[in-house]
Amino acid sequence: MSQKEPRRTMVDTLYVTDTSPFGARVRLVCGVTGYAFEELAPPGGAGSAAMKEISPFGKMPALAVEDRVLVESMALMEYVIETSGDTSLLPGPPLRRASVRGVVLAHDHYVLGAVWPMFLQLRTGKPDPAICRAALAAAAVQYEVLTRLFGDADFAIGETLTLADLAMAPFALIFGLFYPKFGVENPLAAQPRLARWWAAVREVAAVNDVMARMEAGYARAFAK
Ligand SMILES: N[C@@H](CCC(=O)N[C@@H](CS)C(=O)NCC(=O)O)C(=O)O
Repeated sequence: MSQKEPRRTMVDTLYVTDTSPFGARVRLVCGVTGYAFEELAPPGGAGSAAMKEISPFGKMPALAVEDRVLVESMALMEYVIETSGDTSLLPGPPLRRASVRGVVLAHDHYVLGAVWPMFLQLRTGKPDPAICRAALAAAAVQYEVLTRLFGDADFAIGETLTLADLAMAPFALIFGLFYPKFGVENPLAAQPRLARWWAAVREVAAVNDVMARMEAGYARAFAK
């Protein structure tokens, strides 16, 4: 007698919205690899009690696969890359692989760590411009340090697009909106290595498709 397939209790679903930069990371990897999930906005919004029923911290992105929910954008990106079979985004050689992961983690700890006070202010609905300006200036300093980890080619690590580029891109897009908004010099234009990286990433068609959705999402949010 043939064994039955394990019963799927959920459709594979990516919980994401157009303004979520962490969610955009997963959309980017899907765009480049051709992998696709059904997408849903978190019920009641990210952080809601309903979303916490699906994913304990209530954050997006979250990915419901079979009978479990996967969390954390980095884990989701790696899951999509490995499941799609297109492993070009996560290089095999351990030295390059560790370089890619190291850049993502350093970006999240230091660049995002520096800018976090601005995000907290934005959540209040009445952001203090001085706090936002200081956070953006601090992030610019961290960006300059981060790019010292980049290689010589235009992308962050090596001559081809990797997970590191896709993880940083959604935040670069947001910062491109917020630096001018708060009147702080934009490191994505002012720092040559960072500007070269951002220009290379924006040449990738799949990146620009996802970025266009994010830009439209932010335009709608700003219009409110
Ligand atoms: N470390 C998480 C961060 C996820 C995160 O903070 N997501 C935001 C949206 S971009 C969120 O869900 N915020 C709602 C909340 O904090 O309640 C990841 O990499 O996935």
